Amino acid sequence: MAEKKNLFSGIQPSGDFTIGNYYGAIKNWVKIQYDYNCYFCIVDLHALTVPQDAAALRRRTMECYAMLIASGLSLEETTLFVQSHVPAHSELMWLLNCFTYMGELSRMTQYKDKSVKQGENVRAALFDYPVLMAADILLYQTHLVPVGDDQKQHIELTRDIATRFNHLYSPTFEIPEGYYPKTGARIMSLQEPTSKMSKSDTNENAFISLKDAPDTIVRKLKRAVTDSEAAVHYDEKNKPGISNLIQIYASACDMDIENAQREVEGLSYADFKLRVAEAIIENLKPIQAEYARLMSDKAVLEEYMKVGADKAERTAVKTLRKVQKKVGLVPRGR
Ligand code: AQP
Repeated sequence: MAEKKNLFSGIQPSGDFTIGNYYGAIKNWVKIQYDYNCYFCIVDLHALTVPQDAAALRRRTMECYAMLIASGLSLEETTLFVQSHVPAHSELMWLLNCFTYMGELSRMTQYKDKSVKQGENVRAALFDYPVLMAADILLYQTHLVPVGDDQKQHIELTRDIATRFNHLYSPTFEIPEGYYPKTGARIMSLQEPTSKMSKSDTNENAFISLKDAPDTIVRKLKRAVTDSEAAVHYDEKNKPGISNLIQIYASACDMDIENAQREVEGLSYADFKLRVAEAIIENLKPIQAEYARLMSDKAVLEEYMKVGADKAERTAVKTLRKVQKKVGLVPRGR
């Protein structure tokens, strides 16, 4: 049997996971965890590229870890770990910085977009973020990286850095490819349905968190922005709010858009919103129960994190040592 390919994906603890993260990424990770040699990483260092409250970041990192297990990721099948627990990420990042050009980084559209929000004092880390992402990926000899369209440019940069290094020295890094699953919906904000649903949105009504109680979910759905046509049908351009709700319903029921639409057309907006809320609540019920169980014993959770970090580190350090040797660093004596 052919060896399984390595797959790496990261998720930021920059807020509570939303149904956007779940239907767009996590749910698919749960499906593919048996098909690949998967590394799933809570990228806490990436979250620091924007201001964070220290206590909240610490709490959320723990919660996000528990939520990934509660969502169905297996600690046996995958390597599930926290980025800052494996120092090789920061160490390789520095070395890759020495093979990355300012011009390349300044072309990253995500930097251009996000730096506007930071005003005058743009953090160097925001500029350098794609190099840390390259280190995350390259440490695990990754073949596949599941990403949304917004990360395509960063994968290209990772490939360029890896190819450059391999040519300058000798083959060291696997050249990764973006993995774009056929399913994996893009879930939009409930308040501004032309923008992506985001866990760090300051408007709590814009997203549904995986931790939201049933009555909160119903309330947020009731407030979701729609239109005045009063007809439930999918039309992304002219009816972004309703189309987003159909997409959410389709994701929650594991259906395609056509079938989802067939089920709900003819309903009033109020009944349709309630139907969507019920489907989400049904999906989240077992996840929330398992999450509560995991969060009730922090010591066990910390032990899981340690096991995950040790497992990740074994692979990461092998790659790091190769790179250190090739660039001319003297190994530390034992
Ligand atoms: N709304 C979404 N629809 C579909 N997929 C989504 N993802 C995020 N939001 C949606 C996917 O979730 C994975 C992890 O994303 P991330 O946390 O690393 O960063 P992000 O894409 O920036 O997610 P957020 O929620 O918008 O975070 P903040 O608010 O901190 O920027 C990725 O695979 C992403 O595609």
